[in-house]
Parts: sequence; C-alpha cells; structure tokens
Amino acid sequence: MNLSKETLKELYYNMVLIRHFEEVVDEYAKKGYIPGFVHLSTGQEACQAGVMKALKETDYKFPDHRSHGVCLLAGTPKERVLAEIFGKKTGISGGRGGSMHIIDIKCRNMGFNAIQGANLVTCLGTAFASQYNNTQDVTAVFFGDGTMGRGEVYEGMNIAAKWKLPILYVLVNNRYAISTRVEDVHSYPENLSDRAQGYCIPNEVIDGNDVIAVYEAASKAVKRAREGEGPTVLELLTYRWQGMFSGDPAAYRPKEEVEIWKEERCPIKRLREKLVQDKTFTTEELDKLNKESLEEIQGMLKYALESPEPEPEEAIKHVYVGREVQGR
Ligand SMILES: Cc1ncc(C[n+]2csc(CCOP(=O)(O)OP(=O)(O)O)c2C)c(N)n1
Ligand SMILES: [Mg+2]
Repeated sequence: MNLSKETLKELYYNMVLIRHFEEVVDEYAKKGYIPGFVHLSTGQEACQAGVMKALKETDYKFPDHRSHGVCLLAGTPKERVLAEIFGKKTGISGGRGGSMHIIDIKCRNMGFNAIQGANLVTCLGTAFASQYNNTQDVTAVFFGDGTMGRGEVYEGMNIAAKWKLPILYVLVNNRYAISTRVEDVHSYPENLSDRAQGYCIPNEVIDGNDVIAVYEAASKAVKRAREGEGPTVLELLTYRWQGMFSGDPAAYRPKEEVEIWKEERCPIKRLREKLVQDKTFTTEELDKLNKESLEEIQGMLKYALESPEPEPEEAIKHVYVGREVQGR
C-alpha cells in the first residue's frame, strides 16, 4: 500500500496525541484528580492509531479497559473524553463512566462493561445488525492476551464465524495480564490468535509497534468484513510501558525488558525515523506536530479542570430500579 503524506501525518499525529494524553491522565491520576482505576496504553499507540485509521465513524467500536486512544479517535469531542475521565458533568457519559466506561453511541463507541471478554459477545449484536440491515458497517472489538483465556471469546467467535459477521477482532498482545506473563498461563502461547483457526476465522500476527503494518492489516481485514467475507483476528504484538494501572510499580517485570521496548521499539520513534529517512517529513515538521498535539491537550485539560462536577441527584439517573422503589 502506498500511503499518502496526509495519512502518514495523521498516523503520526494521532500517536503523539495518545502518548501525551496518557501522560496528562497519569499525572492527574497521581495528583488525585481522577476517581477510580486508570489503565494507560503508553507504548501501545500504534495499535489504536493504526486500527482507528482503518475504520469510519459509522463502524462500531468496542474498546476495552485500556482504550483511551480508541475513545479519543472515535469522533467524540476530545475534551469531553478527558472530562469523562475526570468524572465531570461535561464528560461524554456525564461523568458516570470514568476512564473505563467512555461511551458515545452517536460515534458508535459502544463502551466497555468491565467484564473481560464480554465485549466479544455483545459485539455480535451490532455486527448482526449491520449484516441484517446490509449497511456494510464493521464492528471492531479490542481485547488483550489475558482476555484470550476467557470462555466468552470462543463462544463469540463461534457465532461470528458461523454467521460470517463483519467483525475485526483486535487482540492487543502486550505480553502481560496484570502481573502474569503470556507464557505462564497459556498452553500454546506462541501465536494466541491461531486458536481462531479452529473456528475457520483467519488470523494475522502483526508487529503492533509498526503503525503502518497495523493500518495496512486492519484495512485489509475491514475490507474483507465489508465485502461479506466474515471476521478476522489481528494479533498485535506490543508492550505496555506502565504497570497494569497508573501507580502500579510493576515490579514483576525485568527492568531490561521494559528498557528494550522503550528504547528500541517505541512506535513513535520508529515512525519518526522512517518519515525522516524517507524524506517525507523533516524533524522540524514532526516537532511542530508534536507541539500542536501538546497544545490540543492543554485545551482539553483546561476544559476538564474548569468543568463542573455532576449534581448529586444525577447519580440515580439512568439506573434501573423496580417500580415500588422508583415510586418512593
Ligand atoms: C472476567 C474478568 N476477570 C477479571 C477481571 C480483572 N481484570 C481486569 S484487567 C485484567 C487483565 C487483562 O489482561 P489483558 O487482557 O492482557 O489486557 P491488558 O490489561 O494487558 O491490556 C483482569 C484480570 C475482569 N475485569 N473481568
Ligand atoms: Mg495483556
């Protein structure tokens, strides 16, 4: 695939945007501004930016717990994504969802429900609706290597394969599930996605830190799904730089391992070097994009900090209760 300068620029910009966004979220979580757990995707930017570029706004997105980048690129006003993480009234879920439940049905970001693997079952609904209504929209679902051990994954894949549903499975294999290494829990850890072949679903294992490779593979799988050829599993090999959550010291990982991924395999550094080497962009032009992304994030931060807290009575809105309790 010959990528245009505009596409490469967008891929680069979106990766630096996600990187700086996560840095701000980490900083404010540690300062105590953000309620609840925060799972950061620093180091995994190519997976999110590459896949999202292959989708259109009407495609359904099922993020997981580590998907701020997906929510940021789904078409939602970005400041409302950060405001949601801050639990503010102006957040896209009214501050009720927080980091893990950023939902925007208008942009077809279907949110995450916190049960690992459940999104691989609920995503059958939107995929079936697209097929039934012949809309050619695709459903993309994100999940991790640890989640690959959950039963729902296989229940979902069986139906998706049988009905040839338009699903893009994005298996983000970052080598760890909390503190557990892939090798320690999976009986066949080499290519986790090979299991999909048992359901006649094709899979591809991709360097998840190469945004161009991710974008190209996702585009191919999305095209396949749109044309009625059914689901594909993309396994993206990557690494999370941070611990399981903001504040986790991650002492279970060898220091040298983290250093290799940071220094030698950074997805942003990698694209940057390629773009300069190919003379697509100069370092000054890329620095300017970096600066622009920081400015955009400062705008989001100002909005989130200045936004009001939700009113206490808002807490019981959208909560299902029985008739007699409601009538009280
Ligand atoms: C059914 C279920 N079991 C356990 C948890 C707690 N939990 C949250 S994230 C996580 C690890 C997920 O690992 P992985 O799928 O590799 O994703 P990563 O955190 O590496 O992005 C666990 C066990 C959960 N949310 N749901
Ligand atoms: Mg993992």
